[in-house]
Amino acid sequence: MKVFHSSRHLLHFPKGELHDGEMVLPFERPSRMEYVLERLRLRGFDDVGDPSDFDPLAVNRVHDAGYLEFLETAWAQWTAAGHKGDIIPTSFPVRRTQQMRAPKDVDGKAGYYAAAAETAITSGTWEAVKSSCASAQSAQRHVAQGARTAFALCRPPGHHAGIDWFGGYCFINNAAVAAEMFLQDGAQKVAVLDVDFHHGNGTQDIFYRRGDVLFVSLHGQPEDAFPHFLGYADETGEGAGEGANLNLPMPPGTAYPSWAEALDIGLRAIRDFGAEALVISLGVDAFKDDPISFFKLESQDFTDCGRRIGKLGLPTVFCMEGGYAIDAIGINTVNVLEGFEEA
Ligand code: 7XA
Ligand code: ZN
Repeated sequence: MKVFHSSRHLLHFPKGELHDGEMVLPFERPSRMEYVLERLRLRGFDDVGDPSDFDPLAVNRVHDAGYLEFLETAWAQWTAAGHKGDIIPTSFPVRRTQQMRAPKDVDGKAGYYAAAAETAITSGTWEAVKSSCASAQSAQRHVAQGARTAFALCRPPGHHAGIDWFGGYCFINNAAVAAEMFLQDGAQKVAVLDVDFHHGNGTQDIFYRRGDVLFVSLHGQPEDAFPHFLGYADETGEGAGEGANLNLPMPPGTAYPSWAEALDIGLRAIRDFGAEALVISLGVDAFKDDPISFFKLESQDFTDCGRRIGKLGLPTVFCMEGGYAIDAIGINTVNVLEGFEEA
């Protein structure tokens, strides 16, 4: 399996994360990638390469132009305004109405485009974000050219990035971009399956009114878990997208037997939908020891998960999302890929 990864992710390393009322070292930190790379090497996944250049075309199709311009220019505006620290949004357009608009001031703009305050922007964030997305794009191209699968080892992750908002450590929605590229290449129907512990609220936002992309998400129920405001089972899509959004929320303590039942429901929906290509939002924070999640999956469960996904027999792009039990992130991620290859 070909793996795409850029060391330019190192350019994004916020000094802190606002967590439980304190500034802590971000859970989403650069060393996560080292653990995954080390495990890939150990298990013989040695075809790891840099992605091709970032291509804005499909990105412009899934994100708002003003939002992308904000991401690109925020750091220059922030430092020009004399601010010293990382960009951390502090004021929000509560329940955005149509009258609300993005202001000129960068502090206000950061809040306007933010879904949450744990995600800081730093001097190198935009470069890292582009390189992360470029990995997803190269993985998609590799699969579109005939490979069965490819793994985009993305950092920062993407599934909480909506049409015009960032948060949950995400800025550009890498999985949505890959799905959009399959459509541009001629697929009529594509599915995105999100197995990260957290609901992929950004991916849902992007495709909610579209019938060409089925979004399926397995996640901690929003009553108890970030991102809190979306992810309920009765969110099924709107307009042309009615029936193309499947949320499978689960309660605290969920272990593999119930999780795998939900996975099978999701996989059946993908088969019934008639997807021609599949994008996996591959977070491994459903793991029992994850510090910010509440499911109870064991490492070997990730292998079985990969096997079940592989049995669909679809051209498949994996995009890395979350996973913060750092010493297990490599094992759990590579277990999914190995299970997929076995199927
Ligand atoms: O999949 N998403 C993540 O892993 C990010 C979760 C961010 C949680 C922040 C809660 N304050
Ligand atoms: Zn997550």
